[in-house]
Amino acid sequence: MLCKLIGIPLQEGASRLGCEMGPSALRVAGLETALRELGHEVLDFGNLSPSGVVDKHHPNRAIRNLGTVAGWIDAIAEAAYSESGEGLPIFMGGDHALSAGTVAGVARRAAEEDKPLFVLWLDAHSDLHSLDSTASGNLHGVPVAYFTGRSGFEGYFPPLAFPVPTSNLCMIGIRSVDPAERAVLASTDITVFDMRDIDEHGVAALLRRFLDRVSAAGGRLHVSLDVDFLDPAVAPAVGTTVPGGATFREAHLVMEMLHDSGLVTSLDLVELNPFLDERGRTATLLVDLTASLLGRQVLDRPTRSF
Ligand code: HAR
Ligand code: MN
Ligand code: MN
Ligand code: MN
Repeated sequence: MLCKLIGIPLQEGASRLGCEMGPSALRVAGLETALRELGHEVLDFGNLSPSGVVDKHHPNRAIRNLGTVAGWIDAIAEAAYSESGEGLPIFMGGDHALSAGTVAGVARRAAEEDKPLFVLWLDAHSDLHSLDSTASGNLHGVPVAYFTGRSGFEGYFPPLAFPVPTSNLCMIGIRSVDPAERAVLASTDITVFDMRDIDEHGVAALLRRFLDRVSAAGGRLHVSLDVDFLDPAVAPAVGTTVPGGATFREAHLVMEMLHDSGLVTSLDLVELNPFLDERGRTATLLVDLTASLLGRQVLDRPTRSF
């Protein structure tokens, strides 16, 4: 497999500075070597930079860095489209606002290939705010609303040609949802599994159900992994820690199952804030999780299909 590493040092969508160091930390932690050791070809494209910043003002005065983030999304969507034609693009963030661009770009690719796009959202948060409903004003809280085509982004974020149907979106790990987001989740057909679902059923059963659907539809699958999907005890390097997250093994199991499925066509690694890390352990964990997604396993076992 050709793995394409694309750095996105975007930090303006988060309230705490530091995500701009995420791509560097993933490189230092040995992402390229880990993938090469698994027999993959790896190309590091370096870091993207944003399109020209146009100052934008929104009636919601809480919103921060709107023009800057919009400029990033434009550049990211273009790169995600161009690099998703072959190989596996791995988008090294950068805060989660970047997924507005990566998903928009791979959605354009999927449409061109006449395939449905599915998105697996691994996160403590649903990131479903509109520009009107966000109270924090932090734009890493809005990408899902944007790429599913919810209203209110017109004139602020780049025009979205290929919204992802809500029925193709599966969230796992959710445990921090604001009231406005809760209302959206209740009124749409987004598949959302919160931590209680993981506790009750185990993450494997939840994921297998979704992968079966992706496989039956012959879809592309974009995976968006937010560091705060994981419990802060194992992944402290994130600005928005929420207790009660996925364990080390639950996260690896998700990645191992994704590998076995053979369905993943693009990956985001987001919200890593190396300034908050402890001797690189979170960056190292992200590298190891990516290695699991790309076939690292303890014992050889036959590939199963789901
Ligand atoms: N819902 C909260 C807000 O909108 C927190 C959003 C935090 N998002 C991320 N990515 N860290 O998931 O401010
Ligand atoms: Mn997120
Ligand atoms: Mn999050
Ligand atoms: Mn939120």
